Amino acid sequence: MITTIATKVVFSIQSNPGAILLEKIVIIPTYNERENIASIITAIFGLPDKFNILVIDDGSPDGTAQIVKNLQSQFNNQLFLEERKGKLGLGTAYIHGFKWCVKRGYEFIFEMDADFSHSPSDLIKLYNACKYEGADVAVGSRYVPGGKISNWPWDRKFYSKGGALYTKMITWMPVNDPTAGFVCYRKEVLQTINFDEIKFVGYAFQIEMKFASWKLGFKIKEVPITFIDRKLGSSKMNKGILKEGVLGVLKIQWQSLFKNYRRRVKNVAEAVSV
Ligand SMILES: Nc1nc2c(ncn2[C@@H]2O[C@H](COP(=O)(O)OP(=O)(O)O)[C@@H](O)[C@H]2O)c(=O)[nH]1
Ligand SMILES: [Mg+2]
Repeated sequence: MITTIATKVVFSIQSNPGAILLEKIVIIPTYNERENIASIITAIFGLPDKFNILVIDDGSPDGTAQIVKNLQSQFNNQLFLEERKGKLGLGTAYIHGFKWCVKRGYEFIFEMDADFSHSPSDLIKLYNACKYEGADVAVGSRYVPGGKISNWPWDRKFYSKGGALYTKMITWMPVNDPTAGFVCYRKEVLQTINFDEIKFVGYAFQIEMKFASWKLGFKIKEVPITFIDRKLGSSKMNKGILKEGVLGVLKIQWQSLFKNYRRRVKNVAEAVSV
């Protein structure tokens, strides 16, 4: 019986070599990343493990989306693009991507920047943590032993480390790098979170995704990575994003203590739609 099923699966893959593999997908949000996007896509497809890629572009005026479209024929059924009309923010871009990936049945869904701050080969470390080491959420962390930051100016290091300590102090969440944007989620985590309740867009979004996963009982594991400052293009970080982070942390902890955060952030809907 089992042999028959296995034979059928092997046969259907062999007879349809263009079939989409639905195990791992990397979501890359982009806004004006024309200097980076082609090389990051090629680097990911060059890894020994197979990852599909979904780019969420917010109408980048520099033509990032067109570069992705030009690559799609070369990476048929592996490279996907969702285009939104304007710069709607990192948080909503990821939520759009999460729903897209869950709907199609991907098992491991990754977040990654386009600018090479996250090394493509570290995707495999995050995957291993979720697939083999019992994590539901694997976080590429700068602030665990073995983790590093390379080339960031002192003020960015200061805000990032300060933000991490502040978040830990207010929320008591056992995560040393809560603003990290290099993450692998098991599908079940994203199916369980009610995205209507996640309203932040910048670093606060990254913090809240981990906070919600933790409050819902999922296991978070931090994997040390070296974060490298971007060499090409420019950062989209701004003061508004920092302010949202400072107030956002207070807000989620307040809701958690007094407003039944856990119940609100738990998804009760049967299916997630895009
Ligand atoms: N789709 C989308 N992507 C964004 C937006 N803002 C930033 N990004 C992308 O998110 C990633 C992280 O942004 P980045 O500017 O590198 O932030 P930093 O690493 O904190 O300096 C990059 O791939 C950006 O292109 C946005 O509003 N929409
Ligand atoms: Mg960056």
